[in-house]
Amino acid sequence: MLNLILFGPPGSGKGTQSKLIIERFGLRHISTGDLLRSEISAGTPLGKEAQKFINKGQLVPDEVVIGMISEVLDNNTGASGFIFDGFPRTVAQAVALDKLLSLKNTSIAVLLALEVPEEELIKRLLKRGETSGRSDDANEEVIRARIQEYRDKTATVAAYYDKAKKLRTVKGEGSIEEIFGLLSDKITPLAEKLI
Ligand code: B4P
Repeated sequence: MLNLILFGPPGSGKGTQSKLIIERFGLRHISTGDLLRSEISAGTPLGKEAQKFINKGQLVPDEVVIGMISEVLDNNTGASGFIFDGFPRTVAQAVALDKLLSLKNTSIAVLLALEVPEEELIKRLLKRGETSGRSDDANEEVIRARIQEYRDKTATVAAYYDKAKKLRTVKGEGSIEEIFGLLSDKITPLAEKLI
């Protein structure tokens, strides 16, 4: 299996690049943001709870997100690999993910970290907010709170994988195709090893 993490602050292009990566490399996409939004639109108790945090730009509690991931992994036993988008966002989530994967005799191959300056992130998210209908993209205060959450709780996840020599940084500014090219250069050798 080939398991990748696509990492970066809110608006760095994780969702955008994931779509291209799954097309080329045939991995199963797991986005905790998408999973949470579908719980919210279905009006489930989990969705109602998650919405309170998302509306304030805060992370949803670890146990909620880890439970969701565990279920998706169990429901996709035949996958050739996973791309984790927006997960893990805390070191506790990273430790839980390592455990879940080791139960399946597999592991994370690499964490690809997209680097984008803060002002560019805010510009992108405000622009998406004009059309996405996402409450968390609609105002700058919430966007800044999300970036602060990233600095306080998520940035350390990169250090966790760096210790295991699995961190690769990629410039996340430029055209979507250029950035996809840089990511593909890192993924292709790993995919070839598995053939
Ligand atoms: P997510 O859904 O993961 O959202 P995100 O980080 O805001 O977006 P992403 O990074 O994927 O967006 P993209 O850059 O592709 O999370 C939403 C919320 O859910 C979190 O704030 C949190 O509350 C909760 N949550 C999710 N996972 C969680 C977890 N594991 N633990 C706890 N809570 C969790 O797109 C942004 C915009 O930029 C788009 O409009 C795109 O078109 C544009 N763009 C992309 N690349 C570009 C480029 N190269 N140039 C110009 N624009 C570009």
